[in-house]
Amino acid sequence: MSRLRVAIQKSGRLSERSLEILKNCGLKFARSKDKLFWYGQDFPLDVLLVRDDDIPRMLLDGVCELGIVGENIAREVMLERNGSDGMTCRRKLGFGHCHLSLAVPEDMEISSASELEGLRIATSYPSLTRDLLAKKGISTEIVELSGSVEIAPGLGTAEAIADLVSTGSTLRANHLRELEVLFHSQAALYCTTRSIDDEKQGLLDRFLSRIEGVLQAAESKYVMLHAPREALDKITALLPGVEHPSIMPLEGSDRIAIHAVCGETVFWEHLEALKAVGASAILVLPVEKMLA
Ligand code: PRT
Ligand code: ZN
Repeated sequence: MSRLRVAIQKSGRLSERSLEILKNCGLKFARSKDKLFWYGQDFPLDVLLVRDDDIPRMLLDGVCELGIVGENIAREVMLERNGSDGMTCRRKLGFGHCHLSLAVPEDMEISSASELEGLRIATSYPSLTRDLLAKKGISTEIVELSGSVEIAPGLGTAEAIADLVSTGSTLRANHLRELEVLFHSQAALYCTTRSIDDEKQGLLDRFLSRIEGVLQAAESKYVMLHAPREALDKITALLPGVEHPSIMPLEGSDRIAIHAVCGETVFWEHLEALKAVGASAILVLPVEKMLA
C-alpha cells in the first residue's frame, strides 16, 4: 500500500506549528528511536524531521511528496535549481512570518537600494537576493555567508546585508538600519509536481482537504445571535466573510435566530455594529473542524 511522506523542520522556529497542523489533521505517529522518522499510525503518511534547508531539495529529489518550509528557503532553492519545476506552493500557513530586507550600517548615507549598485551585499540567500535586486535593475556583488550575516559590514566583508528580519532587534543590536524590504515570507506547504500513482494521488487529495479544513477552522468563528427579521440583510452584510447564514424562527417572538460561520476575524467592532442594528444574545464560538 502507498504511503506519503511529509518533511518538516526537526527543531527550530517552524517545528512546533508544523507538527501542530499535522496533529490537528487527526494524524497520530509512532516515533522512531532516532526521532527523525515518525510512522503515521492511522493514516498512511509518515513524517521526516530534518533541517529546514534540506526540505526543498528532498521534495525536488522525490524523497517526500510534501514539505512545510519558509518561502524564503523554498524560493532560494527553486532559483538555485533554475525555476520551480518539481515543486509547488499549495498553501501559505500563516506562521513563521519574516521578511528578507536590505540593511546598511546606521551611519551610512544612503536612502535607496539603487545606491547599492556595484557594492558588496552579504547574505545567506544569494540566489533570491540576486534575483530580487536584478528585478529592480540593481547589480551588486553577492557575498554568500551561511550565518551571522549581520556582522559582515562591521568586519568589512560587505557594505550591506540582505537578511531575514522579524522584530528588527538583531539589526539594531548590530547598528544596522533596514533600508528596504525585498521579500515577505511565511511558512508554506509545498507539494511535489512529479507524477505519482493514483493511490498516492488519492491520499494526497485527502490530506490536502484535511489541512485546508484545519486552516479554515482556525481562521473561522461560529456566530449565533437573535435579531429582528427586518434586520436580516443588514446583519448578513455585517458578518465578516458570510454570504448565506442559517435563519431560524424563535417560538413566540417576531425575532429570528441567525447562525453563521464567519471566514474572517470577528472583532469587537463587528459585534458592536451588529448590536447597533438590533442584534442581541450574540455568541462567538471557535470552530474545531471543517470539511467543505
Ligand atoms: O536547524 P535548521 O537549519 O532547521 O534551522 P535554522 O536555524 O536554519 O532556521 P530557524 O529555525 O532559525 O528558522 C526557520 C525559518 O523561520 C526561516 O527559514 C524563516 O522562514 C522563519 N523565520 C521567521 C526566521 C525568522 N523569523 C528570523 N527572525 N528565520 C530566521 N530569523 C533570524 C534572522 O536570520 C536573524 O538572524 O532571526 C534574526 C532576526 O530576528 P529579529 O527578530 O531580531 O529581527
Ligand atoms: Zn536552516
